[in-house]
Order: sequence, then structure tokens, then C-alpha cells
Amino acid sequence: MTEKNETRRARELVLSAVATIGNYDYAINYIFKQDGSMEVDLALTGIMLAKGVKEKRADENNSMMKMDSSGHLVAEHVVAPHHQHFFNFRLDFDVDGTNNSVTEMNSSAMAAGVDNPYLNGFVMRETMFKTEREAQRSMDLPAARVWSVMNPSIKNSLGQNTSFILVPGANSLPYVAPDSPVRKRAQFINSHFWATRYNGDEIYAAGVYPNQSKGGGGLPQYLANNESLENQDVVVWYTLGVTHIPRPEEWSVMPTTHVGFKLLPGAFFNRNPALDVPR
Ligand SMILES: [Cu+2]
Repeated sequence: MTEKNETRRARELVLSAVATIGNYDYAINYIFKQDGSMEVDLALTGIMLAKGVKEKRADENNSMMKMDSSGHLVAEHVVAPHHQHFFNFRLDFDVDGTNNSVTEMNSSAMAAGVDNPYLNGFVMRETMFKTEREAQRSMDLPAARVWSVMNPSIKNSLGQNTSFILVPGANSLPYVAPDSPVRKRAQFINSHFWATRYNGDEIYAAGVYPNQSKGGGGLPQYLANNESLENQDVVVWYTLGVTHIPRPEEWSVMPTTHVGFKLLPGAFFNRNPALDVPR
């Protein structure tokens, strides 16, 4: 015991953009931190889509609070439908240069044995994606799944390849049917994680004309040629979904909902880069 406390105040650089789309406002905050990590904080607010109904309150005769209703009463005579918001972030990584590889990390418990006498051991297995089609993945809570973009030719002082790790936050899977018009046009919502070879013309996850397309544009088109991802200039696409079951507390103007993800340096540095922060 040193009987002493050591603390430093954190300082963050936040770059923000706000998009007002229909009845919602989306604030996208890119947060750069002194420990070398970055965070994307997406803030959702605005006014929920609503419809007038004859019901004034929820009771035995009111379907709006029952399990099989697709909306919730948020005020007298006002129902807000259940809905989801989907975002896609195009992350053009260059970790220590443009030639990178993309990996997935999955953790699992070790079997009982001489290597695991107290039954508390677990391992993390890292696998590298060879091609674009292999790199369509979704979250896996039991595996504590994360993804990384690493430089296969540059190492830190411990001999580890420099990398940045994408750590998902809260996310969702789509409820809209696979053969629905929305889902055909927005196939980027089929997976949380995608990786493609860099191409300056490949900018939008749902393609250039998402509203009037027949579907299939964007990511499915970008990876149709199934290019190699090993030691290449790669782009990661992260899909973030929010399942919104409306509450009365969100009417008439919503408090802000925060969702996002993190990018953590993984052996990019040799030690905690914030150790030199002055008192
Ligand atoms: Cu919403």
C-alpha cells in the first residue's frame, strides 16, 4: 500500500456533425482520447413518428400496450410505432501504412485439464479473413467477439503486430423480412461487420441511389469480386442498429439515446500512451 492516490483529468477532442433527417436529429461525435483510443458516440433525438388513435389510455380493452401490438401508446390518443434505426460507418483504416490485414477475435473457455486446474482459464483465438466474402460477420456475445485491422509487417517493441481493435457497443439485428423492399435495398444491415478492398468509388453502404434502386447496390456489389484482404489497403464497414420501442418518457421530444462503438489500439503502442499526462 502506497497510501497515495494518483489521478489525471482526461482530455478529449470531439469532432461533431449533426444530420437532421425527417423527424430525427442524429449527432455523430468522433471522440479522440489520450489513451490512444477513439470512440464514436451516436446521439439520437428528435420527435418520434406518431399516429392518432381513439384510445386515451392503456387498459384491458386497449391493444396498444399488448404484446402483439406493433406500437406503444406514448400520450393520450397518440401511438408511436416500434421501429429500428440502422447506420453504417465506413472506416478507411491505414494502420501504420496502407497494407493491412483484418482479423476476428473470439474467446472461449478452456477444457479442464493440467493446463486449467482451477477451471478458470479461457483463450482468445484470432483468425484472419482471406477474402471480402469471408469478412461478413455479426456480433457474438458468448465469444466476446471483436475485430481488428493489423499491419502484418510492422511490430511494436514486444514483437506484436500493430493493430486497432473495433469493439462493438449495443447493436441490433433487423426484424424487417429478408425479401422486403427495405431489406433488398439496404443489404448492409444483414451483417454488423464487413471488410472490402479500398476503392475510391465505393463510398456508400447502400449504393449511390438507395431510395430508388432495385436492390443489391453498395456492399453486396463491392464484394462481388471477392478480392483478397491480406496485406491490402482495406476498408471496414460497421453496421449499427437501434431497436426503438417507444416510451411515454420519449414524448413529445425525445431525450437523447446514445449508441456507438470503440476503436482501441491493440499493441499499437508499447505501453499506456497516457502515462506522460502532466498533473
Ligand atoms: Cu427511434
